[in-house]
Amino acid sequence: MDPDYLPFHPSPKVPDFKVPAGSVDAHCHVFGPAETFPYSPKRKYTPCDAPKEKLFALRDHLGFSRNVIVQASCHGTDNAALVDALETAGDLARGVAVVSPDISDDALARMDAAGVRAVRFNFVKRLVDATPKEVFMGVAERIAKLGWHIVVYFEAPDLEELIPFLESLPTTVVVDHMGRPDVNKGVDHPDFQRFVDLLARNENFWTKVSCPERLSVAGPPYADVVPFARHLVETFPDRVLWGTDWPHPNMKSHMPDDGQLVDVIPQIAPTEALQQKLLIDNPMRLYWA
Ligand code: 0GY
Repeated sequence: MDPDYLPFHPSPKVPDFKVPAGSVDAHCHVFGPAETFPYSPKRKYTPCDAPKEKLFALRDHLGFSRNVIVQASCHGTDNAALVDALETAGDLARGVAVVSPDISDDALARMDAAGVRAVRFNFVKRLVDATPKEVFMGVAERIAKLGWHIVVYFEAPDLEELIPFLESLPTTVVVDHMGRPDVNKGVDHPDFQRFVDLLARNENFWTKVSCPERLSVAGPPYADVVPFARHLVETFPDRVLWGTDWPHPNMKSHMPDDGQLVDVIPQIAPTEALQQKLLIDNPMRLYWA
């Protein structure tokens, strides 16, 4: 592991907020273990090993029933650790893969059988070398035929340039971590409103109201991030997902207690009806239907 990165929390609290039965952690990762599933030689960071057993133990500890496991950049386009975790979990997990444009139809079919339902396009410059948009579009057209969707990860300053491409994608598009707003700027700032407007005019767009630990300036309990997530949950209740982001790669300043992250949920989804959509109905419709 890179020496300045923190390992995941060793003993998260049992959340005070009891999630409803059947809840889905819709953004989490498995890393390694490196001796079985080596990290990509092109990776920009080396995480701590975060194997499937630890993820499933955390799921149970926090009271969740299912996971959506997202391929992270440190594993490149080798989805072996992800597929292995999906095969172990069976119906309790679905996956989001990262694929190279020359992947075979057979390999896509095998991933589909294992539970992959989406590909991720990463535009975060500190995490990946840039991929030409035509390459992403070629992948998009192929995976659309499988009924998969696309998860995108970018930072707020890049949204304006990306919008025409994102709106041309042929599937549902899920935006990671609320498009990574600058929480110093406030919900009403044109930068966040650009993102809200995108969801308002285009029903293909969903978002994960996740990652307060990355977006917060104030730190735990992440009060400065709550208004952004709550605005999205209340405005687009049928197109929001929630996830822990365990094991929180690249965190340097603090490592969140995953139980404390769960305790943020009733602040961003204040009614039982909103919680039911955020934690169960929406992820089940997108990943398990
Ligand atoms: C996240 C966020 C990060 C990393 C990755 O693919 C990745 O490596 O997604 C990050 O550093 O912001 O969603 O896990």
